[in-house]
Amino acid sequence: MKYLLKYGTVVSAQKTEKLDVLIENEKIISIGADINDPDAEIIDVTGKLLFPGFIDGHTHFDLEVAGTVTADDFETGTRAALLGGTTMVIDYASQDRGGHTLQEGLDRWHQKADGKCSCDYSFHMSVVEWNEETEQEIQKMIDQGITSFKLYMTYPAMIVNDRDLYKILKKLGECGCFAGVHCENAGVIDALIDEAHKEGRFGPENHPLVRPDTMEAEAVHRLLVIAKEADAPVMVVHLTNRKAYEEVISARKNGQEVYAETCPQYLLLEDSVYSKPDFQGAVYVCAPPIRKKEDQDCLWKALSDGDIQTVATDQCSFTLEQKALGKKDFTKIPGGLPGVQTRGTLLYTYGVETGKITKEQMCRLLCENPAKLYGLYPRKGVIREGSDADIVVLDSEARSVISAKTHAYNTDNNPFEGFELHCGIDKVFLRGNLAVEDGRLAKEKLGIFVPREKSSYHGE
Ligand code: DUC
Ligand code: ZN
Repeated sequence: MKYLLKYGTVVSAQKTEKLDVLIENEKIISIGADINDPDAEIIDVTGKLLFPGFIDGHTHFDLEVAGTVTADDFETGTRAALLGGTTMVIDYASQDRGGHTLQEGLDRWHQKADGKCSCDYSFHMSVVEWNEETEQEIQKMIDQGITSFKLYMTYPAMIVNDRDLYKILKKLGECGCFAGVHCENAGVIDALIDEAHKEGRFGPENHPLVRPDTMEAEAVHRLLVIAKEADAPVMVVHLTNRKAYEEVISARKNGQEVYAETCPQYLLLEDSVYSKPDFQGAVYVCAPPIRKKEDQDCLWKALSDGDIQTVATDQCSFTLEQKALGKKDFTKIPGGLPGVQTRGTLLYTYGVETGKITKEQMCRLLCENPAKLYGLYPRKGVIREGSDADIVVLDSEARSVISAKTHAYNTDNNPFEGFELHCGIDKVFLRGNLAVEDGRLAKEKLGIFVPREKSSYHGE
């Protein structure tokens, strides 16, 4: 099928221009001021913005957490993603503890995703146990297109100690790869939980109190000191607050290669949500927790200054029934929020429309930077001849309100409930297929696994 998208405005990380885009089969075949092609079906996109397909570098579909499994799997999750303009997700596959290999983890994630995805996908690999065999497997992962990794400084089932953290970072650096790291100080968090329990504090309002910003900043600091010693680049995932951000900036000033990611919940929500009545605070339980207004302001400025490279979602959804597993004790509430459907529309409404960031910066944060960081560029992340025809047609005149009654997730709650959206995703092309039309899914399960190269990110 050949489509000619006429009269639209193409957004890139550098500029915004009125251009026609011709796509055939899976690829963009030309871009120009006035293209004509009698064989192509013309799609009039007058007044619309054309972004490269958004890439979400941080999702958890079909993941076991706290004795339950996320409400969204690869089928429902990638459907929601595509409806929101995300044409590629990179989910976290994981090794299991107890002598299991990375390959077993990767195979399991392929099984979870294969044939179910509505958008393209890949995996990062979470390393939770380090030994000689795991070390040898790193290259095996890279050979299979898995070029980014994940490490946890918290969670008993995933945590790596400082010795292994150093060894893993060093190995990844030598292989030309990097890990995204979940930074929180596990020991102090455990002590604060003990204190809360002893004092009879069991409600969700205690969640941010036992996971304070200082203990995220401490872990970021420790990570960066260890990464410096290992001479390895690293990414801080879901950065939430000013203190942690300052650690990133100071390491960069010290010459280190450090990338940072944040998420819409940290840009748009405040920690007062945990004190909502009737256990509603449980909806917002995620780790690290949602912080304060001054942290939001810091993160928005960091986006505008180019100090944070990407906005992902940490999509990890649960139903209210699942959240109720922690009704008697907030530490048993499965942690995570849905978000993959509204990342682009929220960033446009609350970032671009308010003047906090530009359209071009939005393109850099959602498309170009994740594509470069995760070895997908220029196949993805840009509207350019030869690139995959992944295109989001964004209507800046559309208006809607986020609601769990209408969202596409397999959940009955939405942390952004009631948020107004001042734009909508009108159409989405996935590798040349018109997969979303008039805001509705037109084709599903077209997603394929995309093997990745090593990172090509070299700053802006
Ligand atoms: N944080 C969450 O809240 N859920 C899943 C994983 C994570 O890092
Ligand atoms: Zn996560």
